[in-house]
Amino acid sequence: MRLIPRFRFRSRTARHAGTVAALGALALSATACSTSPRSPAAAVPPNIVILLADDLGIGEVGAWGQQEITTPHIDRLAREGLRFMEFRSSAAVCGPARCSLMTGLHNGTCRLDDNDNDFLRTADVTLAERMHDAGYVTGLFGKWGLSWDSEPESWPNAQGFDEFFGYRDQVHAHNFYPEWLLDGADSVRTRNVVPKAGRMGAGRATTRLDYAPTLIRDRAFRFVRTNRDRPFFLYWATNLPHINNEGSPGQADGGYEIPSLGAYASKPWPEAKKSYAAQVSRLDADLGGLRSLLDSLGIAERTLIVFLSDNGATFLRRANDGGTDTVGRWFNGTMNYRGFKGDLYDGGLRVPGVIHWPGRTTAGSTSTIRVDFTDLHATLVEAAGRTPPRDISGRSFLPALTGTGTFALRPYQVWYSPDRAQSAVLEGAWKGVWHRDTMELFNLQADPGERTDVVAREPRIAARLDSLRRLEDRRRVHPTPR
Ligand SMILES: [Ca+2]
Repeated sequence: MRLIPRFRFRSRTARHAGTVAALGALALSATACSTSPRSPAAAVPPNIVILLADDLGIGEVGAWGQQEITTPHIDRLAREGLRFMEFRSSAAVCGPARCSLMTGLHNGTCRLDDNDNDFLRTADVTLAERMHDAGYVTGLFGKWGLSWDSEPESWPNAQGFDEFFGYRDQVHAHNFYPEWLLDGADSVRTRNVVPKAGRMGAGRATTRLDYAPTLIRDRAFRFVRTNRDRPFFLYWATNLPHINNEGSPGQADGGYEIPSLGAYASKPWPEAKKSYAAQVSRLDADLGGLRSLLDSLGIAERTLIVFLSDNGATFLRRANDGGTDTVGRWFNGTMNYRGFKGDLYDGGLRVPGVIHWPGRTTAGSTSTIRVDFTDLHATLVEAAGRTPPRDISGRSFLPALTGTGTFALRPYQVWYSPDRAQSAVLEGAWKGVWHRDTMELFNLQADPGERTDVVAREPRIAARLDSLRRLEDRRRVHPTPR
């Protein structure tokens, strides 16, 4: 491994070491002194894991009806936990969705409302920092996407993560066989060779020895093993099953790089489709590996796992798919909701979401509450034993996990997709979608597929949603040019 020294940040571990050690000791004694079998493991702050898939469509998971791609581990997590039917991302593309997850701020008020159009500042408070304050050790493994290389304050270790291994930049994360990855602030050389590598190491490797999802998984597992005796926050932001945009032209796999096609090798499908399915199943196997590890360490019972995707199934078309169809349609990744990644119709926003918290969530339960990444942020802060901040967009739905207690979600949700000049507001049954200033209105109760625009029929409702959009427009970090 060749280390390229870069700017190195002071670790935050030292500053918080006292808190972490003290909590760890408390947790241990609470467990040791407990004699009641009903004593909930949750009295101890749970370990918190977010496994965030990249561009995985809700319809591509067995738990939501997928039959051709096998996802036994996600399906099992759903069977043993709480499956969400109306979990929406906070944005229709990667960067801003992750920004909302980290800050709890919605798509208009977070720093990024589009990929790479801004970066996190020191003043921004991330979920990792909130977890740190609650006594957790924090690790990010995989794709960050919230920084600029020129701005060290935006790098993961400056935003609350004790440990970081993976990709800071999302273009870099397109490459599954990169020549280098980041370990904290340091570049670590792999054995891969990427001739004519583009910006941030993007491209296609000719020597393909180190599959980044494997390196990232192994580091995530090491983090879990190392921190088995104290509360940890693991943010595992895998780049599966994203496409290698820069490394896909003319390639049989269509850019869905995977070491083995596994059970799909014998399918009568084009290579790209097999590769995509194999990427999804590999992601699923990684979840299975994590659960086995938690079991073997004896900490599964005190670990809350969230499984999510960052946005809807992709709009990309691959010429080598045997036709010219959209990738997100290969396996009906949007479950027939309208649109794809990038769109503010539900095809771009609805994501597969599961929360599994032993002793809290009910096995096999399903929820239709309408939540997004900002609400998850608030919920996880509360699960960690802290009061959810009021100065964020999201509201905790922790009581929904157990089915007891009351909670209040936001009265409406708002999204922006600057790249498509779209915005959207969802309130009750009604969803407004704007293309610049042209509004469409849908009744999601009657028309979940957003096929029938009723804006002319419902002027009063249209005016109300438009006033909400204008209100939110005025609060935007990056105002819409008019
Ligand atoms: Ca994505």
